[in-house]
Amino acid sequence: MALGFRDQAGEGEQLATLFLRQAREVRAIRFDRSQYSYARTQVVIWNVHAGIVWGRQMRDRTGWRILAPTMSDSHSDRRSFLLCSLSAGLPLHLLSWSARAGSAAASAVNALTARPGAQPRNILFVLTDDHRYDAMSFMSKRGYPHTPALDRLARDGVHFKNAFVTTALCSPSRASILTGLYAHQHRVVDNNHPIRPDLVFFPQYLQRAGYQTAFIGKWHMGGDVKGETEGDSPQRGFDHWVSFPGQGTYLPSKSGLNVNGLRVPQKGYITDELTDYALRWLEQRPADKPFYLCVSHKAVHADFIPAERHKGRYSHERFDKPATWNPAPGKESLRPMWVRNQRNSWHGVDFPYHRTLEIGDYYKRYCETLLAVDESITALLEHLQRRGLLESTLVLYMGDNGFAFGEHGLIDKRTAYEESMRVPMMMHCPELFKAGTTVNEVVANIDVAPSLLEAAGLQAPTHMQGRSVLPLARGERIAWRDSLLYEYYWERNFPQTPTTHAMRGDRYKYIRYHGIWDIDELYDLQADPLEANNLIFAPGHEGIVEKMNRQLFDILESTDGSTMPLSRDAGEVQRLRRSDRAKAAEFPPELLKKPTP
Ligand SMILES: [Ca+2]
Repeated sequence: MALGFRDQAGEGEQLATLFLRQAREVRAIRFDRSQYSYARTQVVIWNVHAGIVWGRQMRDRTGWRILAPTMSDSHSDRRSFLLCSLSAGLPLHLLSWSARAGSAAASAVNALTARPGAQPRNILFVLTDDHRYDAMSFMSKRGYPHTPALDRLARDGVHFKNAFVTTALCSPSRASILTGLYAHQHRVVDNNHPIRPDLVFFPQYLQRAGYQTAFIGKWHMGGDVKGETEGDSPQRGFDHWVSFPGQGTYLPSKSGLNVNGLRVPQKGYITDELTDYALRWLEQRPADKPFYLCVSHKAVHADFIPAERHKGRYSHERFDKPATWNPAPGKESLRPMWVRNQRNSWHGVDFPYHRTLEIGDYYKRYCETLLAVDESITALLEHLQRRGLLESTLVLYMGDNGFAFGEHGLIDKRTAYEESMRVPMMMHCPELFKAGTTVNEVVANIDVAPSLLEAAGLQAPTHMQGRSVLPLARGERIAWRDSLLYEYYWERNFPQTPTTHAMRGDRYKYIRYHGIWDIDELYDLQADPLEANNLIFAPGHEGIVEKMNRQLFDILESTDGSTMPLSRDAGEVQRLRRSDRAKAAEFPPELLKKPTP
């Protein structure tokens, strides 16, 4: 079917060939680009199982991006309107669509069943960026950082000791938090992939149930649109919105903030400023409705910039290199070749970010940057206390992924090693949970949505893959997963880390790599919590590998996860090595075969 239409910018008539498909997943429309050359903003129309979806698509130097998608609230009405408009050659008023996005999307969401007798809780969710599981005083073996507020959440609430993310990367993890789905389901598999317009974010269900909802901080999904401010537009599910493009900046920059669709200058240090916005909203919110507030800090993402008052706090502290900085003697060949090669790369200790960077100093600056987050939590808890809401409000703290500081010779995240996939997670609600509770079960980012929906007195929808952790936090003994699926999809921009699938169990972790000629990994986390002794070739472990491999594929196959995402090349590629550092890894002897005479 070929349809002609004009674009809103009035730059001329475009001819597009639309392939309207009855597809289970959203399919991007193919435009016949030979028909025009100037296009910058275009209309996008998809046909998904739930109805017509439209939005704007913008082209920048990194490719095509979909902005402010909107799902129809009435399939037949919108479809008729759309087709009539198209056939009449009428201009499509894109801006008005984007302004309507929130209400249209909200009304497309089904109301969830209320849990009998449940009290809808106020919910405060504090999410941080790249905060690893042990960078808190009650978990740190280094004696710093000092985090009284995070410690308090664990002491007076619940500490999820084995909390993980299903993908250790900003956007995929955040999409999993919002949807309760694995990355292969929501398809936000990297920091560039757009958000599918048919995805429902759990705050939409909260809105439907009468909550006031607010999002304040880093969104960072659907790609950074360089030179544009659109990457931070208000998203469905939120009544109040404060965000910034992409990663944001610790200090004021020209991109500023997006406050409910308006550009507002950033005035100060980002962690403090987001806290002020959050406190202001809490003070002004309507008191007759329950609230959901997500404070999503930019901190502690690289490059770390502490608040002025915290600079140098830990400069004289000691940083010992982690024990796995180098492979244990005799175990070199059991470290996959890609790990040994990554050591001398953008994400390795030999050439970190292609700079000369002292990893110990870097870690100290990370800890200093975290201090403002801790103060932010204190301010938020004090507000709740003053209002008499601290006992009844469910406060959740979590990191979106971990961060390596030299473990396995690596820095940053993406890998399935503990430092990368394990995150801090605490829950505080004295009316619900006993102080000082520790949960040992393996929980994850996909459990956040079902948990917070339960706290709101709602039954989580069945399509979500996570489960509510609230029964565990209450100390109930329930059947729980014995292994968690982990996945990471190779990014051309950072080609050091291969596509990775793993099963993280209570005792063993099995890691499988895809698309490279290398070895897999198996660790006994009880005997070897640092993952220093790869048991993949160790006699007696074949059955464990076979079982975890089977579990992995059972989950993938039952959740439509057997296909690999592939996206257009875009952005810079960080692929350099230093010529004077670690040489390319030797081929592992386990894979060598001697010639037969
Ligand atoms: Ca992150």
